[in-house]
Amino acid sequence: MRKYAYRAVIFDLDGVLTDTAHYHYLAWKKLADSVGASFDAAFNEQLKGVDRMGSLNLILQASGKEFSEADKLALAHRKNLDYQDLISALSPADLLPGAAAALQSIRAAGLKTALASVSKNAQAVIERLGIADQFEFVVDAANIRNSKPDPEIFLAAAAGLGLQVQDCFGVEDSIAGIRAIKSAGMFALGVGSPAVLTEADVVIAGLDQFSLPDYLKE
Ligand code: B16
Ligand code: MG
Repeated sequence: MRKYAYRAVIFDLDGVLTDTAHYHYLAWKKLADSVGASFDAAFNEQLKGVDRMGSLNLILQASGKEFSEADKLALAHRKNLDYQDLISALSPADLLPGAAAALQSIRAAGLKTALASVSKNAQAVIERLGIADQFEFVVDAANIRNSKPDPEIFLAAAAGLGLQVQDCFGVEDSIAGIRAIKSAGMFALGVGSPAVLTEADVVIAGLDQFSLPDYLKE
């Protein structure tokens, strides 16, 4: 029987398994407009994988105005309520093409899967998508001190699976996330555009292009 070098695949959520990245964009856009900060798709690209307060601080900096800590917490709360409204009707139909098949192919090959999302809404999202039982380990974002591009969340996922970093590879759609995977010392599979994800080892357009044998070392 073929012996796989990798024993697990660690997935990002937003933008990889489902398009919640778009809902984050809509909620941040509304907030940016309300504080007079210019915000577009290129700016949003910098926020992917960055946690809520980190993202807010980047937007507020762009507004050129000063905000108290209390104001910041209120703005972050408002953005989260808008985001939660947008994702309230998520269902298994919102899995991106190829996501369910990719998870199944990994498990059929005897590898484990973990989820490494810095979103504090991740558990609710995977439950609505109907894939909560597809992961051996889900990192609790509340326990992560440093958001992507810090490797902490990918190291926590490997540790949660009881594996070494060299046993795992990561799948990400964001620049910060690819950096986090590489800093953790793992193979990075990018989902999106090779022009954006320049630091990934391999880039595919979407999980419908996911082919596990291509990423397994002999
Ligand atoms: P929340 P990921 C990240 O999730 C998103 O990419 C990022 O845009 C968002 O700000 C962050 O989660 C925090 O999300 O406000 O729901 O806690 O890409 O790591 O799955
Ligand atoms: Mg993402």
